[in-house]
Amino acid sequence: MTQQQPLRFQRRDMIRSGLAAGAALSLGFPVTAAETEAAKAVDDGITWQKGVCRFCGTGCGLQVGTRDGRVVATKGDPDAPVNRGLNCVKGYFNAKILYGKDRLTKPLLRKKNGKFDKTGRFEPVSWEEAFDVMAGELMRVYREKGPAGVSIIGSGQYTIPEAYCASKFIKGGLRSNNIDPNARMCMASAVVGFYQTFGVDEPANNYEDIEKSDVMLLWGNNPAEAHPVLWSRMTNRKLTHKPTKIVSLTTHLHSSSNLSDLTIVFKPNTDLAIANFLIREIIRRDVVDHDFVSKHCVFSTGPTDIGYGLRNTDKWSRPAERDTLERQLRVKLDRWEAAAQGKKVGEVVEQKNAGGPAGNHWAITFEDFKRSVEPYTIDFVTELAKGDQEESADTFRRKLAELADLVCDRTRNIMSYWCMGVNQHQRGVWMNELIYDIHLLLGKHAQPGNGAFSLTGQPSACGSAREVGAFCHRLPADMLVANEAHREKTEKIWSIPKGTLNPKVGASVMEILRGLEDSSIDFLWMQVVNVMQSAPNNTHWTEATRRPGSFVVVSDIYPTYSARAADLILPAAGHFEKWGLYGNGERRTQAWPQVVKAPGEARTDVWMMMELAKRIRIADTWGELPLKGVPGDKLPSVLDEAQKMGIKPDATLFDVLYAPTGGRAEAVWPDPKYPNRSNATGEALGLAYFPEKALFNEYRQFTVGNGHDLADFDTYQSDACRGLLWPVVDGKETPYRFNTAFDPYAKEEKLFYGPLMKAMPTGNLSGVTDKEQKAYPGRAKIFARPYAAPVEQPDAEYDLWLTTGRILEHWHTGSMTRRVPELHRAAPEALLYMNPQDAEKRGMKRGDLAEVTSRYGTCRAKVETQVRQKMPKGSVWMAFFDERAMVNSVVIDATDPISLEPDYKKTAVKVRKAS
Ligand SMILES: Nc1nc2c(c(=O)[nH]1)N[C@H]1C(S)=C(S)[C@@H](COP(=O)(O)OP(=O)(O)OC[C@H]3O[C@@H](n4cnc5c(=O)[nH]c(N)nc54)[C@H](O)[C@@H]3O)O[C@H]1N2
Ligand SMILES: Nc1nc2c(c(=O)[nH]1)N[C@H]1C(S)=C(S)[C@@H](COP(=O)(O)OP(=O)(O)OC[C@H]3O[C@@H](n4cnc5c(=O)[nH]c(N)nc54)[C@H](O)[C@@H]3O)O[C@H]1N2
Ligand code: SF4
Ligand SMILES: [Mo]
Repeated sequence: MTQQQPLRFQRRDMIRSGLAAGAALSLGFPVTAAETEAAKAVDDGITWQKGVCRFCGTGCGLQVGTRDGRVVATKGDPDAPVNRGLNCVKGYFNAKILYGKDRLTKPLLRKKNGKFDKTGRFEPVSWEEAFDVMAGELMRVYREKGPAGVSIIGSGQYTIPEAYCASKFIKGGLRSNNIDPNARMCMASAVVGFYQTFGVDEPANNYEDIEKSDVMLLWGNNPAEAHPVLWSRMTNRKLTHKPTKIVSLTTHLHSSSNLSDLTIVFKPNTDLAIANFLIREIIRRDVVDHDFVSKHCVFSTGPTDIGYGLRNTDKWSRPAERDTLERQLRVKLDRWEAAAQGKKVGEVVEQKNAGGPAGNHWAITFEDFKRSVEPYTIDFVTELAKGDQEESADTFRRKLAELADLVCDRTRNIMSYWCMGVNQHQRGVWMNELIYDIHLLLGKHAQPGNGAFSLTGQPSACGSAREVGAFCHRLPADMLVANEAHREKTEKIWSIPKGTLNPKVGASVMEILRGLEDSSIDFLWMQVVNVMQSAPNNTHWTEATRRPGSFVVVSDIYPTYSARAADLILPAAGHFEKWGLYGNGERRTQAWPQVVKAPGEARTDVWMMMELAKRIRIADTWGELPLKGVPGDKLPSVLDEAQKMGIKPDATLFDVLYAPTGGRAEAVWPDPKYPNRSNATGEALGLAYFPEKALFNEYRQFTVGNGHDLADFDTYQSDACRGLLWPVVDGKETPYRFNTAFDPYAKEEKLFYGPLMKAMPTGNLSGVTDKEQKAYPGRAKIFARPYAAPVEQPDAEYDLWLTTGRILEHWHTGSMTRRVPELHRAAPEALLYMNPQDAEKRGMKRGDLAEVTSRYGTCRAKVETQVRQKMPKGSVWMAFFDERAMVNSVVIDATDPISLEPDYKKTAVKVRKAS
């Protein structure tokens, strides 16, 4: 398939089927008003240019209209294969998010008596002063605590050059691996699922499977609100292809389940049992593709006593938090867990494999695997998983049987889709793996219309956070900091001395926030993230920002909650105000040019990093450094080696990481390819240089020849290109990985060629029996993973489940969408969705103000008992876009212990009428 290949399904089909207004229409939102607004702008004087939507991982192509130096409108790009001209309600407002009245236009520093002071008030300062103070504080912390004391929380909303620039700065320049993106709170469980199962990250399939499938299983996601254009394609498939069945597995009824053919409401976490039931049925009905499995798979399992990712000390916890903390270390098995794990009811299991060993795994036999699913009979799962008290056991059982019939029907093409319900899960990695199990056992993966597809949330969680490797354990193109050969390859491409890179895995998002609290980390730079609002149990971390000795920086386009918690705020250029590339959820890399200038003194994130790098010398960071947990408790000096390479002793981090030297020198400005355009980063640096192009083309070297191949910067930027699915080999994209008909890397004898974690010991369901590492090249793993209960469940005091998520109109913390009047009016505040009977029992009705309290904190919101989220008895739901409501002050900070991703979906709370 090439980029020019005509699409089987065209926009006009969508229009003909009456679905052009997208999912928004089915939600009752007046999308036509938004469309009219976009359409009105089609008048003289507007220049249109291709762009990419700033919001979700769907990755819709846009046409961006500018006039008189402003973005005045955006519309769906009819030539974009992802959206074929459609957008959702947020998409139509890509222009307006740049023009909120309170755009940041000057650096702001906390000052008292003319000097930086942590207890001072924000005052506008020059960029010079901002960087001088920032570099001074960074180096103060660095001298006191070494590389382990400094950190960056980054983003799946970074452009690709930004993520690469940030990763290079902290890993190569500061020799610290403490960089972790918000994608940790989002995709980390999916990533570990990919690594452990396939040995390489990211989906094998692509969005066109929607139009080729007969069954679509939604494993606890709500695409009608979270991936609206994909949802339009799904519902269109349903309306135009009669046999199609959409199944919504969910913990409550929502906008997607409303239009599904089969909706199964289950209790939180019991999706583990439902998946095991389906696997049991696949084996029982013998619809296993034995040939595929024996040639390409291997069975495997891991420890079950892995804990719940809370802190392992109560030193920092408040009294109310302590009972849950205690429970995570010693788990008393209930009837279900005991049956699922072959243990006794009431047995207390010490969580010995919490932490590092949680991800260990070993090979088992098919017989053992089969035994692992035996407990999950339809009766067992009905009794455990039925999530709506009002529904009869018979009805639930019938639904499970119907689901099993669909999954086991060998004549149907079947796709699985999932997102945060599965990833933000105390056993999120296990859940990802169980879904792969189903598709691998059926031999229905990585083929047109058949596959398990992990949906990505953010516009470039794949392209920037994951592919670039802006995580604390990763390097570009799926390489790992703990692997010596990977570090060496990175040092070579970066032209920095061998031994510069730190071999120790850094701190993940939750570890950085906890480190800020216990002062093991004293410097934090939040980039393209509003983590003080988006992280769970956030009052801890927000208080920590004010701890003396810490220095906290935020770069953003608006004064967010995180910005106001910081010491220094840096005004950033927004997305059409700079050159960029994003990688969407189907491996599609898409690019856009800078079309307007940023307001005031706002500058690109890349420029900020480069300017700061000018103020730090290699002599400060490349000498011998103290670091616990590496050989000799220190990182070696690489200054001699640097000198041998011709690097001057007084070189700055800018000189060695970013300056237009070596291969980067080819990226000159003005660039003959882009006449009449601006380049904000190069201009602000005062150099005839095109930094984004230099960074991207340098990064590209990591990807070529190892299955991650990207094309060069100019190919993606060319007017005709609507993105390419990597690997891009000989100019051709790859629609299906691990499929010999499409993927040049896939060979019949080595289909699942991902190289990571391909050797393991041997054992059985109880543990390892033979420690010798055996290699399984080319095989995908099928994991036995049992049901496990969440660490906290409703009890007498905290008697309800709180689950959280998003709504169509708002993006995450609302920093951008709440500044668009149309979106703000449509959803001005976060509501507490409740079952009407639960509300009534507490003396409340729709519209009353409620107070929600957990062991972690309290928040307030108005009660809603109708529309959108329809809650079963015993569960309440809230979105996190509203900083006044601030639901994350209530949410537990338990994580999946393997992926370290928070579980935002399961907190025990009590609700009462607010007085
Ligand atoms: N409008 C809008 N769209 C967005 C975003 C946004 O902020 N606004 N953000 C983007 C991002 S970054 C992301 S990550 C995606 C998220 O997209 P989704 O995951 O689709 O959305 P959420 O609202 O986070 O999750 C809701 C789902 O969690 C499920 N759930 C709750 N508990 C469980 C459980 O125990 N097991 C399972 N299997 N499911 C459970 C519920 O059934 C429900 O379907 O949306 C993306 N799209
Ligand atoms: N309760 C609860 N909490 C959750 C979740 C949940 O389901 N429930 N989901 C989690 C998930 S999946 C995710 S992905 C996270 C998202 O959490 P965050 O990433 O923290 O939230 P955003 O609001 O997307 O923050 C991005 C910030 O970047 C700023 N920005 C926009 N453009 C630019 C730019 O060009 N440069 C710079 N420097 N800044 C810019 C925006 O104004 C915004 O403040 O939230 C997590 N938090
Ligand atoms: S579906 Fe996602 S990418 Fe497409 S327009 Fe809506 S928010 Fe943007
Ligand atoms: Mo996300």
